[in-house]
Amino acid sequence: MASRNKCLALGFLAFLWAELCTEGKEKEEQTCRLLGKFDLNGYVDAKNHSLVIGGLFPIHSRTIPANESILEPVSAKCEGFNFRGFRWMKTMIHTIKEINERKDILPNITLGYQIFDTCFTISKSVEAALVFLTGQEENKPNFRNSTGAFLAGIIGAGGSSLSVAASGILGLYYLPQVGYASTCSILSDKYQFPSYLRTIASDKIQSEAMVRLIQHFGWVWIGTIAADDDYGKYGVKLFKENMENANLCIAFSEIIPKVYSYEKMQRAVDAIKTSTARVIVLYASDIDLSPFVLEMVYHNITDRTWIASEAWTTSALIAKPEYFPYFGGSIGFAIPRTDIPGLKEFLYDVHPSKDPNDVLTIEFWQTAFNCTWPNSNVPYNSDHRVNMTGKEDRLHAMSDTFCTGEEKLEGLKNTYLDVSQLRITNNVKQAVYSMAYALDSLSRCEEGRGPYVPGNTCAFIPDFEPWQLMYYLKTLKFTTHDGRRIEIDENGDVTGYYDILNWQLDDNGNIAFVKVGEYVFTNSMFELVITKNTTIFWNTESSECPHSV
Ligand code: TCR
Repeated sequence: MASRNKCLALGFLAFLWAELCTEGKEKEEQTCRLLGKFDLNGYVDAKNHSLVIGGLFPIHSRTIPANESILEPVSAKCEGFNFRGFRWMKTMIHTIKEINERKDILPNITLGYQIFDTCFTISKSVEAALVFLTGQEENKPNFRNSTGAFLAGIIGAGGSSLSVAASGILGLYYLPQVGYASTCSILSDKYQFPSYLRTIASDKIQSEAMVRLIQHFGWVWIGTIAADDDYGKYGVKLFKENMENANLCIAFSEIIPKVYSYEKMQRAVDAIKTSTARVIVLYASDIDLSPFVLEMVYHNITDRTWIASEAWTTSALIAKPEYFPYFGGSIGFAIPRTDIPGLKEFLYDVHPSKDPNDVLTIEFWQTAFNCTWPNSNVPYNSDHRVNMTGKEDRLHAMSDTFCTGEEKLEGLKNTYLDVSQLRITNNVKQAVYSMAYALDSLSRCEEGRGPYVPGNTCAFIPDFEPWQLMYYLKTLKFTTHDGRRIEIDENGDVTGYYDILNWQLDDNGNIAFVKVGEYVFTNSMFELVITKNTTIFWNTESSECPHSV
């Protein structure tokens, strides 16, 4: 347990080179130059561990577009600190700590970790996947041993497009990857993604559930808006197919651009404004959704009922009282919430003075308390996005006030510390447990009775082959701390279950997510249950259920 908690911020530590070049010096230089420098932020605790688990989390929301005058390829910087992603990342560390303290799982092994910030982008996820596979400062591919410890597998990434990209590389080596939030249906395809598994259900189920909900309320004329990524586009594609099968109609289908484009955004706004469809399915991650939400406010678009995909149903970024006139009454899908013993205390144990190199914690502190940490050049609250007024919004000045270090986390109202809505966070925990249980089974193999043919041999910790661990992950079944069963099926998926929540205002003027039903798997089929006698808040002029016909 020696070096636990000694997290090094990799950002300052390393300008990482992609050392993929093998043939001759000239070629080497060329290839290296082409790949440019990697610049990833994250946390690593690998010393004194023979085995580490990798992690990919969206601790920032986007990369900053490169300055056009730069000709060399450079790794982008990130901005938009994402408190929710920071909590997910901390949960991975907390879970590893918990497993290391347990005597019944991997008793003789303490796991380490190597975690990178994906900045919610494909490019950073691919950079990280390459670092996982190639190692950092070695000049030959240093497969799975870059920290000096063996890499067992990877937890993540957050978004589907990122997982698809990372998995394309990791899958080549059958390196186990357990996702906690990527729900895109294509990730079930084991031909394309042989080593990807997840602790969250595929959107196939959610898209069916949405149609069942629409049938339940008797709507027939529905608009769709999707994020410009695999999550949004495949989610809506499946939804539309199910609508067609149910003889229901799509009024319009529009996309929210990832990078602000006036024309593209206006297309979506116009479609919503001019259509008679009063019910609109919105399939997007909360991270992508804010510009769209501002647009709805700007154009004063009310009197619509939004069907929320799971990624924004309970998001603190969107569920703000000031957006209630526009998004109140939304009906959304949420994965079950739970409590995680000890997590709250662990989350509170964060302070920038612990490690001057921990740039992520410094940025966390600055952003949370609106101050500048003295003697650090960690950027403060930068925002290079172009907003709907068409102007670039640059807010990256330093805050006038210095942080004292005495700021109190207790008084902070912040998603990071809010443990009342642990949903994806729990998936992170279960993803880490999946890896640990699979390693545990592998370590208990008895020679001569093992699974690998010929000879019924076993694999050994730490230097097994990635596919040998995949064997155990593929057939994994376990019970979680809150008594739920996790069973990974042949597609690497788990069964879906959704709470159906309705956005209402509580007595304090905050948004309450009121459970009005559920979508459950019982008697070998899914069933939509809308609870009788619950009041649904409808954001319509009449306060009645809208007609969308
Ligand atoms: N699947 C999305 C990402 C995502 C997410 C979230 C991001 C989901 N739920 C909650 C932030 C917060 C579900 C994807 O891209 O697959």
